[in-house]
Amino acid sequence: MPISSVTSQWESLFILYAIIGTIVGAIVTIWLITVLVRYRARSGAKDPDDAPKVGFLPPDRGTTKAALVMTVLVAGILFALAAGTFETVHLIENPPEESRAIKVIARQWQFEFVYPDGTSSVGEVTVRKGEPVVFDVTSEDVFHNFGLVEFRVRTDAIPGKVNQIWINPEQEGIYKILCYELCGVGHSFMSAKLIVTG
Ligand SMILES: [Cu+2]
Repeated sequence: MPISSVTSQWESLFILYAIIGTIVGAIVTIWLITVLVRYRARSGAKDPDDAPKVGFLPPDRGTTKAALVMTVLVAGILFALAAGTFETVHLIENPPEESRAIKVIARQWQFEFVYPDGTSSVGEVTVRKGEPVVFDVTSEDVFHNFGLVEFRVRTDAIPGKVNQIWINPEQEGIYKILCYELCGVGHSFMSAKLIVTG
């Protein structure tokens, strides 16, 4: 069971990028080494017939087919990644209507949470498992960034502006909240706890 659908969506997109990046990187590296070895300078070796010569236009090399295949392949990969990214961003930016709204006020150097009933707490926030919750994040002084570490989501806390992130916690536990924007000498101690109860 994932800890939240927003999180698993984000993680599968990350894994997709990592897999494609690794495959492309491996192909390029292997090809580079192969070419380096195969065409290395050998004593007494002559230039190939179609090697570029000073003062002459080089002859045509490669084929239209190869260029076409590469173009379609690259366009296909970029299109798939772009589609996945738009889908994930859309999910992250659109909390479900029924989400419980908790206000987050960031200040040097703590996070305060205000629940829908008006009660508030500093340094920890309690949410219920299976209930989507949206955090309305703002700041009272400088720029901060409210990040739910294990949930892989975060948003800027900016004075005069409210940014939203949401999660639908699906596993009980205590999770880390950190400030991700250098906000003064107390920045590295600016943290809080997210408690998910059953
Ligand atoms: Cu901060």
